Amino acid sequence: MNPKLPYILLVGAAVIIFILSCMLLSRGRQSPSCDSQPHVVEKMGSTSQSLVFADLTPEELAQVVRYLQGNLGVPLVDASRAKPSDNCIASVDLQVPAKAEVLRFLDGGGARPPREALAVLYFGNQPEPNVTEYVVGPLPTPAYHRDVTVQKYGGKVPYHRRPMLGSENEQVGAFLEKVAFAAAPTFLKEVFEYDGTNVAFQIAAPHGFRSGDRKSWFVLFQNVSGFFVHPVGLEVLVDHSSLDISRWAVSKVFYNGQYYRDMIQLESAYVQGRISVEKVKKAPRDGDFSSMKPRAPSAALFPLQYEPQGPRYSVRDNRVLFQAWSFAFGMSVHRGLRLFDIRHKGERVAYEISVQEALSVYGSNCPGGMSTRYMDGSFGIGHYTSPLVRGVDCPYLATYRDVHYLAHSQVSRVSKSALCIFEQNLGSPLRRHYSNLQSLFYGGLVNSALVVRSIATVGNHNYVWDFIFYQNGAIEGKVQATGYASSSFLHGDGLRYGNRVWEHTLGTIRTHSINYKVDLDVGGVKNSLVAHDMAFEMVRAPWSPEQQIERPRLTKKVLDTEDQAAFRLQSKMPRYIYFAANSKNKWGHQRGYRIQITSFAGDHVPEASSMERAISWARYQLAVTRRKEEEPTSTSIYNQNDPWTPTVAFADFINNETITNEVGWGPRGGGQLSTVGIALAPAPARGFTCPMVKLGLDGAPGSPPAQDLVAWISVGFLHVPHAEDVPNTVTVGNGVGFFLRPYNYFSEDPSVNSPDSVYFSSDQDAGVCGANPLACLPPTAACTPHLPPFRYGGFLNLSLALPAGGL
Ligand SMILES: [Cu+2]
Repeated sequence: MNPKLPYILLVGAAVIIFILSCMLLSRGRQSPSCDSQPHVVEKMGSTSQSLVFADLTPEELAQVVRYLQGNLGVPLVDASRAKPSDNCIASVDLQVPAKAEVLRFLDGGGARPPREALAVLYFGNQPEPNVTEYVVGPLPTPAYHRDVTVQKYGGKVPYHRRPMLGSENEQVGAFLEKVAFAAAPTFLKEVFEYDGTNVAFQIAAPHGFRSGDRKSWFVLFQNVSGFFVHPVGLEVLVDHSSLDISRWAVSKVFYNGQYYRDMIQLESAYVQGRISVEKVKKAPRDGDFSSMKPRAPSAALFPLQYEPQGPRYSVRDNRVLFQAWSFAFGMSVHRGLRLFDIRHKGERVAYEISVQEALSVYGSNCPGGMSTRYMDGSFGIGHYTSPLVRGVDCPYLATYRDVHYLAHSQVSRVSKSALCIFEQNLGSPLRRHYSNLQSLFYGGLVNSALVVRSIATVGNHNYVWDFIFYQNGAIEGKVQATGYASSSFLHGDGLRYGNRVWEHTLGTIRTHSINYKVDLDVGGVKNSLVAHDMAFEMVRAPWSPEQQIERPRLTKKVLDTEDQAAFRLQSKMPRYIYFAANSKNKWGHQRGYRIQITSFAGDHVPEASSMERAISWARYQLAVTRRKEEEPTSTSIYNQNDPWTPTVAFADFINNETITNEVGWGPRGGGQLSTVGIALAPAPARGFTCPMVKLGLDGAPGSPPAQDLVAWISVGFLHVPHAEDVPNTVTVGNGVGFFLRPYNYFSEDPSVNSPDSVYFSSDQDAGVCGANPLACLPPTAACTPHLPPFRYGGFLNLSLALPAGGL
């Protein structure tokens, strides 16, 4: 034996072990972690400018409360435990400075407007109880307050119009349990096995039939998870109009199709066996069919999105930058999500885009259901904005922001991670072409868009509010509805008002209407409103005059009064309607942004209704008005509780004012330029002329004189709950909204400058990274996303309150 053999074998073995362990190690090696730093450099404007729109901070809210406590000269009780006969601070929110002032600051180098708050005070402890609104400033150290009530509403706001506080809800709940129910112990015990804890209530609104009423139907449900679909058949009308709680009274009772004077009458009728009882099977605590607990074992994970090279947007304070876009965001305690100073390439496109109101009108053969017309702004769309769950409500890796608000309490609360911002690859092309004619190539652009989202949970219903920014210069506003469908107890002719969705549950018919304010400023503050559409003109074929051609042509119209620019729900609206700038694009067209609405809305309520004016914004799918500082919102938080004397009636905004200047100018609205369906145009042989030629490209010499305009957009849909609304309503198909799309605003699609385009031709090797960015994905996107640990702060510092009214 070769004496060296053992050494050779040893060395060989060592080499093999080394190689094997290298292979093992490299196999187990993690790919590098993806970048989590935003790859955006601040380019346009500065963050501090956006702060004029920023929500009040907890410190500022506390300062305002302290100031009011010390300077109003009256005792203030904490709203969270105030009685109707007390004075309290109902809410404090940012007082958005006047637009002119903000623009002087943003664009004209003017002074920063003073930072101010708007405080809503309930004065129940005064000879003439009322609601007063104060502007308090300057923050952070308030030194003055100004009563703006009369200036805003043309008079005092009577106390009965005040939105219900959480404390009033609790007081009425306590009245029901302690006073009302005490009068019908046998009925409650034997029919519902009532034990003081096993019923939940939902309150209907508005609270009566005429100004001053505060009589609310309370619908009773089994107190289980998802109680909204567990009605038990009992509804109680409580008169809580008196400021003295001891004088509250039951004014009517409804059980299983019959009305009773009060609980005493119900009890005696029951004891005497004169009631037809419909016993509802006791549901388990988790609600059984209404439970949202998982019913299937978890399986393979759903797809996730990640950002291989870090976020391509940045969020600093309340300012967002994404590609050519920048904007500021905020949350109104009453109205919800709002955006300001929306710019593309540094140029302002819109000054404000905001949610105004969410209305829901119900039908039922039960009293609570049939009298429900919820106006969520009154409850507080921002107030009820809910903490978002990473991975379901928004993508796991989205950027989350807390929302601080002060409402129904003298201390501010936080809704953790209640706003999310993320870029989303929609997994479809924004543009593309596959060419197999003449030349062989593929060109495409990834449709990746930035989304800002909040979700409000007002009672049973949840609204998902999105604003989406696309690479082609379009902005989308979208709302999707989900949550539990509230319901009525099925009895009698209930099926006239909806579908039966469970044993005793009638999913009641309801409409959803949403209103948005869109203050577009296209190429400057002043714009005109222009409509383009298509009409057929009959012409003889120029080359064959005996033949007729039905030729589509472009019709153009400048809308120059508010009346012309108010489009009723069912009316025919021009298919292209846009805000036009004074400037032109490279091709001589007025630069514009078009409003395109996606809606399935029907009648809101008949116009003869005594409360129609309170929701008259819903008459119009689109109404464009002159922008006025005195018309900041399309409705008022006081409309819900006194819709019969609306504090703000949108219909009054439309008073036929001109929305262009009076100065004489070209063909105007009314003078429709089209040749819709008229006699044949002259054949060329007889001197054919195209009417367009005389008008120039935009139908007018020069640009029309303009005004600062606001578009009020209403969208909606009908919801007839059906079996599949159990356990609760899906977002799919329950979405409506609008697009703001560039219309000759640019001289070509601005997404040509997107870094996301993909192009390769037949003579290139598409598999090579240099020729095709997609071929670079294996190396550039091989990183592992860094997923932060899951946390949820949504249940912190919460006490289980009685449910507010919802949808
Ligand atoms: Cu609904």
